[in-house]
Amino acid sequence: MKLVMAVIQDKDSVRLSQALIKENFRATKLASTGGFLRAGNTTFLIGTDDTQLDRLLEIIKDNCKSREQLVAPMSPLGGSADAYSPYPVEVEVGGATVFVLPVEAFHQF
Ligand code: 2BA
Repeated sequence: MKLVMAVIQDKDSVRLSQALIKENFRATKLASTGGFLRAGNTTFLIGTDDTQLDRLLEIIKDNCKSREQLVAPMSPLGGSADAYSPYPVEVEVGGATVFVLPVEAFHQF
């Protein structure tokens, strides 16, 4: 069994949820925040059999798009002064950042 952690953009989360339900994958959605942009994103935790892993990755890939995002300057009061940029920055935010972890045990009580 594997645990797939996928960080995706909020805009894709409804579509991905629906695709996962349709194909019978079970998932947990967490509201998360990107460390760089400090903008909201969504993290999916999905437990799956090894045999379904490739299909799951395909679904994530098909339902999450990368987009250009213009980042407004961050106030140094809101965080570390080291991270402060006075100019807007354009970054390409990926469709999905995916981690695949082995699961030692799985229980439902
Ligand atoms: P953020 O950390 O807000 O990063 C958003 C986008 O900003 C990144 O897109 C990347 O294009 C850019 N970026 C991030 N750190 C940067 C840096 N130090 N210098 C220049 N540009 C930088 P993605 O790479 O597609 O990442 C999208 C989101 O996925 C990230 O949001 C973060 O929440 C998560 N993520 C990405 N890599 C991760 C990792 N190794 N571990 C944990 N979470 C990760």
